[in-house]
Amino acid sequence: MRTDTEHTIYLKDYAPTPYRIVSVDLDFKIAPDTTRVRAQLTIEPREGTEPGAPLALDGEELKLEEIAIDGAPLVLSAYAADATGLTVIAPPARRFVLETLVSITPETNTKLMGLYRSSDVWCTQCEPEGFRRITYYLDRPDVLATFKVRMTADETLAPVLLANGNLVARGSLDNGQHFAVWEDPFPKPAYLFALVAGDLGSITDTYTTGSGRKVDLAIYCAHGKEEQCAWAMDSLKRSMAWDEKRFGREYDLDVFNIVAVSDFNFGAMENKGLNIFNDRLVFAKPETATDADYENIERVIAHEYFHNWTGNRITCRDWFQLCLKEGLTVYRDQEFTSDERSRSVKRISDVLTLRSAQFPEDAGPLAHPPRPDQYREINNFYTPTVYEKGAEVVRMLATLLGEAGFRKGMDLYFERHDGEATTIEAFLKVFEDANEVDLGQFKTWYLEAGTPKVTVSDTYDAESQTYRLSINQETAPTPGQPEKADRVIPVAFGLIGPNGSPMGWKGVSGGEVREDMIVLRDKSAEMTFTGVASKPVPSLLRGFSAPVNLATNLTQNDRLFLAQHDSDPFNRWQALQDVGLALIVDAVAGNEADEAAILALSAAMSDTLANNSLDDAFKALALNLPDEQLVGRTIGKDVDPAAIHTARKALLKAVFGPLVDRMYTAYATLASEAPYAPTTEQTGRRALRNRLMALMVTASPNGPALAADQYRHATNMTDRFAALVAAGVAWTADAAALLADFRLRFAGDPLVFDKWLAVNARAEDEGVLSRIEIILDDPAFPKNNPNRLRSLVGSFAMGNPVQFTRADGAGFRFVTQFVADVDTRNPQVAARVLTGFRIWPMLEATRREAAREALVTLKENENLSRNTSDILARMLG
Ligand code: 0A1
Ligand code: ZN
Repeated sequence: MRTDTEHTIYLKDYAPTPYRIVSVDLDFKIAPDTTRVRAQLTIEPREGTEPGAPLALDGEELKLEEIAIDGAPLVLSAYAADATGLTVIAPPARRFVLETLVSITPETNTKLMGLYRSSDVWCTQCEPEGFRRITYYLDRPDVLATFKVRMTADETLAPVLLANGNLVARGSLDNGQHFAVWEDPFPKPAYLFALVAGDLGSITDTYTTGSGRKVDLAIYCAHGKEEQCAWAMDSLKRSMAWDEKRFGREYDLDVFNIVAVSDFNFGAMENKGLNIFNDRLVFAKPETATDADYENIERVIAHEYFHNWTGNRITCRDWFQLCLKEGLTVYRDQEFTSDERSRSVKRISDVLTLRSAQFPEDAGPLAHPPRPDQYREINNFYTPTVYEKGAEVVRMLATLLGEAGFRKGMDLYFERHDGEATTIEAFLKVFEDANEVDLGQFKTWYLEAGTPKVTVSDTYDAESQTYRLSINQETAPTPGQPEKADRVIPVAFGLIGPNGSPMGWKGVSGGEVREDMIVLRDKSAEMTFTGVASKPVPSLLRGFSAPVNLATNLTQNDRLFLAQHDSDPFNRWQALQDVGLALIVDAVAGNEADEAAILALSAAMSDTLANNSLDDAFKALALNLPDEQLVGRTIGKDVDPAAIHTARKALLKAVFGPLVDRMYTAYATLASEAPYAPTTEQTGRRALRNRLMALMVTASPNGPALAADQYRHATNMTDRFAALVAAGVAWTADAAALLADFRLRFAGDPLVFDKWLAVNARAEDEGVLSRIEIILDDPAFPKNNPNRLRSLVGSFAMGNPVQFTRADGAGFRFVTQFVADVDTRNPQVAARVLTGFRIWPMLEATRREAAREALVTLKENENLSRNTSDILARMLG
């Protein structure tokens, strides 16, 4: 393996380019096999640039056919082109036009970066460094230019020709060709460039902004899928309205286009005025999409739309600042979903995602700060830390400053930085200036990796009616960061009295305590509350007010008390989870079962189910035990995933077994004849009903038959798929038959095929690996489509902890062999699947050694991409 250390890029080395690109004129001649791109770049030296300093442009897999400056062809000695770019040796010391003509071959572009073909459609992906695969350019986010794009293509092959901005001309040409010209008036970095050419269907609509401007909306897709775009369109219009209302941001062009494509490395991309989407995040109809799919589509449509202000109008100075746009935009899409649906349910779901995706990253060999200061391959930094933890950091700002203070800061951000490529420092500064606060210490959240552990213990003195809370923070070292600074940690809290009502206090000393929040700034604080009439139970970290691991001296009874009385829905949910977590951890350690706590948890679950004041979606989340990976991380070392699996399953039986009759009654009552709609009410109802069904598969001998029955009679994909997952993951007696039916019933729908693949990959039985191998070895399996590959092998590596970490190492070897193979075609997919290994250092010795061997064998491969070798090098430390 090449180690490529010389390619490491450091934040401290940032310097602006010596040249600026003012405007870009592109002319694409699109045709099967070869596409020609003529680029005219209007360039000028920046102030201070040495006259004649070389101009180094990025370029990859381009064939240079012509090059000229101000119309005069360059002699060979005036430039140098190699595999990474083009250098003009002594350009003019004034504004000039560099013209290049290159040819590219989208047909063979399996990396799906730059211009490529997906089901015959030509489309682009330029973030972060794809534009250099289209033409020679200063391919970095701080080079902002206006773009004019002319495209010519065969009128039958590509009747639709789209690019960023507004359409300014179109027409027919000879030989069945036609052209279109698009102009984007907003200066933008090249990563936001996009172009689409193909034979596509569409749906259209309009939106009128608050100030009365009419915007034409369109969603383009494969012919025949138009009807499945309606939900995405509806979500788009709601997103546009929400951004006006909540952040005062209006859309700024006359058109907004979305295109759904089948081959895409990520979820979607926010190209200015022309978002390109993985089609799984656009298409929805009740028979083939689940409630979760509907919600995901709504969320991602919103996310990409919100980027228009947080990402496009204000972009990143360099890729180290990626979370400036991503963390902030995730925060915005989370708020959108909270406002549209249920805030507490959304918060719990987001924390579940954070804990299952980001916490393991932060606790393992790939840990990095939300704003890293070095990278070898930027594609490997589109991570849960940049996205989800980035959002948590913004959320803490909002928590600390209050809604009004946060909004003041955001208003100033838009006012001050519109049209700029900027930094985390500039972002923090607007909140400091708007609120007259110092965020110096807060910045640590951006600079340091690792999840702080916050430990709290309390004592009560009845005689003096004083209550003491002692609290401290500790962050374990992470790769490259042995020492950790103290962070500002907002701990939202309340005290609950013996009768279950909130309790007040007279005075408090020893720490920064606001009405409902402790702000911890030091390593530790000892707070004394006076005038506390009786011993309270503290409810801590309400709403998960900071992304930390919390350890307390609460007893199981305290937790059960909170589960019943806490006015904070998040902590009610958390309390039940904590009771279950302690019981599983105990069982894995081989301790005698705490029968009283098991009974009490069972009773609390029963009460939760019966409680009419809780909504169904909340109950669906509450009637569960923490997932196996969370248990593993809590144990922390020498983890045996099989033992955790067994212990968790036994506890599920012990807690929910006695409730089967009640669960069945509720299950029957929750059935509904109403026609399917993805409303919050219906979604919650189905979520609870399907949760009960899944619990019964584990806890009742009749569960498997119930799942099979639900599968067969379902009238929508949510119910059918929930039954298939329950049966398939547990690998019940009918699982194989149900899977076979599912495959036939939806033959020809690739997105449903992905669901089938994912269930196959997550089956808990020993036979799963050989079944996966058979699927993958089928010559008809689409080996280049990211969705298919991720659904099968990604689901195995990330979603089947027991079989992936098999003690004989077969799971590990299968994944590394897959990575080596896919890496030759699509390095991004390969590198991402490989991150499934991030838990390996935590495993018990036999599994750990097997994982290490598989990784070391992969490392012997000489030809790994930079993407994969970067992950591998960090993984092995
Ligand atoms: N900015 C997009 C994420 C994205 C990143 C890379 C891609 O291709 C390799 C595609 C999309 C977002 O946050 O949605
Ligand atoms: Zn984004």
